[in-house]
Amino acid sequence: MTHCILIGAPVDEGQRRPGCLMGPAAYRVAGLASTLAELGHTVEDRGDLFPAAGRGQTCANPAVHHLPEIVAWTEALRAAGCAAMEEGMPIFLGGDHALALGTLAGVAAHARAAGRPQFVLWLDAHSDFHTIETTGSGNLHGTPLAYASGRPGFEPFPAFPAPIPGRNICMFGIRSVDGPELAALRETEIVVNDMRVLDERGIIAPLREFLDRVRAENGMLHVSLDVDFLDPSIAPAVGTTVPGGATFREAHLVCELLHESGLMTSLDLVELNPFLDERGRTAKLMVDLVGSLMGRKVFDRPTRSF
Ligand code: 4U7
Ligand code: MN
Ligand code: MN
Ligand code: MN
Repeated sequence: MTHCILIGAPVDEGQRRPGCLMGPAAYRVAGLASTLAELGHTVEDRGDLFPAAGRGQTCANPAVHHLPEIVAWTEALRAAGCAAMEEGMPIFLGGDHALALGTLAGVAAHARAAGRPQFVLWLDAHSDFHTIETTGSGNLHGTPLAYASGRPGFEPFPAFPAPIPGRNICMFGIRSVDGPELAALRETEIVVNDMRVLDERGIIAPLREFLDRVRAENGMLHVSLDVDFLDPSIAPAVGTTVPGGATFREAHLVCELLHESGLMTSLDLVELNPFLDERGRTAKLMVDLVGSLMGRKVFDRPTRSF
């Protein structure tokens, strides 16, 4: 039984297509709290965060927009995330992926205080490894993993508490990487399980390799689930669709294996844009996946020590 702490983060400024700010409401309407409660967990919904006003920070890249607002979100989410880690498992309801600048900072600050290494599983079509200098779109939802890795180029942001080593970061489902991201990723030890790897090896072997290391090092594990990890045919409610994503069964398998590992300590649900949804199906699918992440299964299965 887990104490689940729901934290709404209606961030919409990390990209240009309005609608992600309705995400937290959509998850609530789709029954997230009752899904968790039915699985035997306790649920505490802390409502939606409301960040302080932006303070006018600027940067050299003219494409970047809403920088002060995203810095303010980062500060608010870092504080809320770090505090929630003391009391249970935070589930951050996005909001676009720029919210992970703050959630990663919050969980990493907590892990540092707890003396445990932080690990990250990034379920996404994109690598989100731009700095505010390299992003061509200027959309800050494409930057959180670069910030968490301690890459330079985030001067307007608070210093990342304890930069996460590349070998502690695993990407899954990747199929869209920009040139500057690729060049930077090559210099890291980040494990990039792109769709080619998943086609060839399946879900289980690469996921087990990563989870084995999390367990061996007694790590904290933050899972960041971007709706566009999923194939757009099953999850249309996202601004940045990329064909060839994870299927319904692949996504559930990832979630089921994560549950059986018992290793996940925090979770982001990001990039849902309910304005683009079809009668709530993407919101419902995301809630369904959280059900699998938190223990729903057809038959009883022992917790597997990977
Ligand atoms: B998401 C992109 F150019 N790389 O920087 C960019 F392809 O949180 C997309 O993963 C970023 O959805 C996508 O704008 C960010 C683009
Ligand atoms: Mn993303
Ligand atoms: Mn994405
Ligand atoms: Mn997106």
